[in-house]
Amino acid sequence: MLALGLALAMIANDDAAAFKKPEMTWWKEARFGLFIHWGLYAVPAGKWGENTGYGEWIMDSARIPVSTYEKFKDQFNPTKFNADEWMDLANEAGMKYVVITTKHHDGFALFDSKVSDYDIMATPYKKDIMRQIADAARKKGIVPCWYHSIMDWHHPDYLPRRGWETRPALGAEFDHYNRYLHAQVKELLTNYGPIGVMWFDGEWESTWLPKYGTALLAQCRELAPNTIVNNRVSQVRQGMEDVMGASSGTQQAVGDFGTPEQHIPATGTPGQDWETCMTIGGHWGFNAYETDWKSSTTLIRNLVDIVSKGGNYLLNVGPRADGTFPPQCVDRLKEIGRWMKTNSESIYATEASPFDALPWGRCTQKKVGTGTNLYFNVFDWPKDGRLVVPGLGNTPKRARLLGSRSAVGVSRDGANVILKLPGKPLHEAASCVVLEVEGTPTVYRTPEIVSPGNEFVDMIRVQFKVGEGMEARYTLDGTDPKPTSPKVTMLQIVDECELRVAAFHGGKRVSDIAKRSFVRVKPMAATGAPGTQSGWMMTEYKGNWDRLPDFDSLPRSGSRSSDTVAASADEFVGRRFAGNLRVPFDGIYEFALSSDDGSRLVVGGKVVVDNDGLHGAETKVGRIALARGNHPIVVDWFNKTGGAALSLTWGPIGSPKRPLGGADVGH
Ligand code: FHN
Repeated sequence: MLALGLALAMIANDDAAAFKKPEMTWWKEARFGLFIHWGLYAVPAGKWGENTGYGEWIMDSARIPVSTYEKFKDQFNPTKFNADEWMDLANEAGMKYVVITTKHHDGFALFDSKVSDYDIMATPYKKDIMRQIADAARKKGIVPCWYHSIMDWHHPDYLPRRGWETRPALGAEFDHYNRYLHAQVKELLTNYGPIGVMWFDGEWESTWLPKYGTALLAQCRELAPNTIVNNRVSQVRQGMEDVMGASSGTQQAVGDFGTPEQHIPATGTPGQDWETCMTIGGHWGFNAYETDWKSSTTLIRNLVDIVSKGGNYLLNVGPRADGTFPPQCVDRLKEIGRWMKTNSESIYATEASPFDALPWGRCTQKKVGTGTNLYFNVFDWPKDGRLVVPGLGNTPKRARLLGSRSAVGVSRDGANVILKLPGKPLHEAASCVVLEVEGTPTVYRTPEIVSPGNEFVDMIRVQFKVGEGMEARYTLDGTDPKPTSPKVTMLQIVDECELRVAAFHGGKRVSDIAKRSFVRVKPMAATGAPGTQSGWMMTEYKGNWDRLPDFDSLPRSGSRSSDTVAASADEFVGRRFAGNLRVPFDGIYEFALSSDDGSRLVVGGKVVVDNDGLHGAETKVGRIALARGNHPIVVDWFNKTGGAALSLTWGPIGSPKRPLGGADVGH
């Protein structure tokens, strides 16, 4: 575990080359942080009028005009706020860093900003919260980190305005707001000592262009090259569950870690850093009427689950306006702390599990000398005391139960290691068994059969994914693979068969057997004509439909050639694209038809994709075996009202698809 003093020193070290990814060891080893959402929204505490369901979004959700909402600053006087107490509780819970809202979407700054009067100095309290948090955190060995919202419902130059607002947008200059944002970020990164993470948020609105995100990241890199920046500095998230943000077309994912929110990904992504942020109750900001509190068991198991997938857990508290934490949060943080006191060795500075999902709990691992400690956090304690560790090839050295001197027996049963556990678990949430093994983990995974399908015309390529150091041995006659069966990682199947494959290690089968049958299919004969010119014949129709009509029975409103299938921007319109598909060789072809509203693809008279109905942009996929030659092909589409979209891509299964048009079709 990197000494936090060293971590803090490294964060302060400003000789790092600007714009390179900062050193993240301290953050990865920390694994567990405290999120704090605090601001003026704590004053109404979730209630506005008769509604008591609000949180930190109360200004927008309850449509409170800026001039009314601002008045909360006159009531914000957290006389019971004690940063040392907050950091002591974070320490007790086993949290290694704290991320606190310096400014949320409402635009109010908890710090003394020289570029804004809408800050803590405008309240009766008049003391800089960030200063107190930074000082107390460092004093207690916790890394201080800042949350800062890009979206700002208060600043006159922020756009877009809330839809319900009466403040005119005319005259607002987003670039002025952007300069203000940069000025506050500069204050946050230069006035409070070394900061661990800049945790941006509110990046999703259309005005936050990629250029702004890139520039904001560059400012952080320049001012604080060792401060980690999350991926919300720019617009890359694909929703709350997205881990890192796939490239959104206009830009690649940016920032140093992904931020799935209120969600734990099914698996981690090797080489990708991420942190799940989550509330203890149902709101980020304080709600005095909260009843939906997660249990301590749930929170502990979330922490174990996240870390077993290589992620960090950022757990949120919404303090009250008086500066105290809700007791329900205090109780849970203390209970988590009691669990961490015994089991934190299985959390801090560990790496993701080497196993696929374990039915009874989770695993983390840590290199120790030439060996590895495997930490098995057991959720479901075996009634017979027999814990089966599946497919572990390493020589087990010894096992122990964290927090207990009880003996843990270790034996081998084929590819599995059996741990004999004492009668009862130590904690109902999770009890941790440490198994020390030689070397790095050798896990016998059942091989994964990777193929573009189970059907083929002439041949289908099959790949086997198998654990490192393992051999994939297979049979094609439905018998179980033996040590003498052939071993490959890639196979071309040309006859119908039942494939069976297993992992072998040291001449022995060490995994279950994966099975898959492959069937030959007869391609549809080519019944079309080559046509006299490339492209589609597009015919247009007018009408008001909820589903595709029978265009053959309707009067046409015009026809022309078209290189690709494409929607019209009009409403109450239908289109038919007809031609002869030029199939280059016998094979199974996959088609992806995307449309708003409905659409359908027919090849050789057979419906291949049915994407009919009233819906937004939606893609459906279909396959068909086709012989080399020309095949009649028809795409029908309609748009009732609103948005319109239509596109068609295709390709042989197992190959990337491309737009179907031009030379692919003739009429
Ligand atoms: O809109 C905010 C929300 O209020 C809260 O701050 C969460 C925490 O990550 N972030 C945004 C929603 O993604």
